[in-house]
Amino acid sequence: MSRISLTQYLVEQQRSGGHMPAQLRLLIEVVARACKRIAISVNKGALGDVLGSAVSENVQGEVQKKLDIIANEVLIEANEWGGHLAAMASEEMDSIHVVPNRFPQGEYLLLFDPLDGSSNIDVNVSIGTIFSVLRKVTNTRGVSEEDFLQPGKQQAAAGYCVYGPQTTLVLTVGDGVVMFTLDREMGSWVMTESEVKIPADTKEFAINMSNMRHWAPPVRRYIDECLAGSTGPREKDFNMRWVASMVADVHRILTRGGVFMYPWDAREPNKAGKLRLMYEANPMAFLVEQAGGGATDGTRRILDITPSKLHERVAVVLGSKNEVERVTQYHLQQAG
Ligand code: AHM
Ligand code: MG
Repeated sequence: MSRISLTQYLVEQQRSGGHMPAQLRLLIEVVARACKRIAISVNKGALGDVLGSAVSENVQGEVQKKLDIIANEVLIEANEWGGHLAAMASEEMDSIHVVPNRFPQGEYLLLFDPLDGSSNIDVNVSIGTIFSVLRKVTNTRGVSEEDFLQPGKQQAAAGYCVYGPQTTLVLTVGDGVVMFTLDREMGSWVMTESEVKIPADTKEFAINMSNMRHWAPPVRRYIDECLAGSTGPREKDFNMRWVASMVADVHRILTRGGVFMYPWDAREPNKAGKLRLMYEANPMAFLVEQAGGGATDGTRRILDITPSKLHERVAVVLGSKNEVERVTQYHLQQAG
């Protein structure tokens, strides 16, 4: 079976659909190359002195791991000189990183969670890099945080790389979802799934059950009904998975279906949720919708939300369409 590379896929997208400008193609290739470098660091583990915590905290007050910082630097260095970007924003940086004057400025904005699943780094469980691409829509000179505050439906591309038993890059440019596996001998990304589809129904949910007592009633109701199994209202038994790396949980859902939830909870009642809208929820929602699934914050489609700040948080329900609709219905019934 002949397989195509990431470069070939992007060139074909450019030729056929026309929604793949050269700058966007370059951008995706550079991000993919940076992920290869991050994968090398991840694989070295203790031998490369990349495990454990750094001394710093990020803007959300979380202690940064060494790999959080390494991955962030790799992505910045790889992307700032190519002429395809105007600025970058990262979960690990307080404010945006404007492309320095010594380099040409491009028309795209890149957002990333450089190392998602930080709590899994030291225990050798799958982690990843999540990225989202927007176009700078204003013609003004210079770039500011406001340029980034666009709803997720305006993303030009999104994806993630999961550093697991295999290193896999998952991508959408708005024309379905494709997966590439890193061929380590060749050093190239080889397409291994050309048309990812999430089944509409599932018997598998992913949520951190230890927070159960803090959930809102609609979430509690949904999970209670799943747990009641074949003798409950759903009349089927459910299975549960929780990796605690969103990349790994979403990867499973893109592979075999399921529903993923990180809802609002009463531990921090003033925060909409734990996950970040622009670095985690938006790119994952774009991928999941492109694969035929759904993604809401309980009541609203995630991709419709206009962010009011860079590090905004959001509740997340995503995956198999019928389950996401059910959870959303339960929330709307309560609100109404
Ligand atoms: P991170 O970006 O700091 O790693 O945090 C995000 C992660 C997600 O990958 C995962 O779904 C969630 O946090 C797990 O949270 P918890 O440890 O509360 O279960
Ligand atoms: Mg992170």
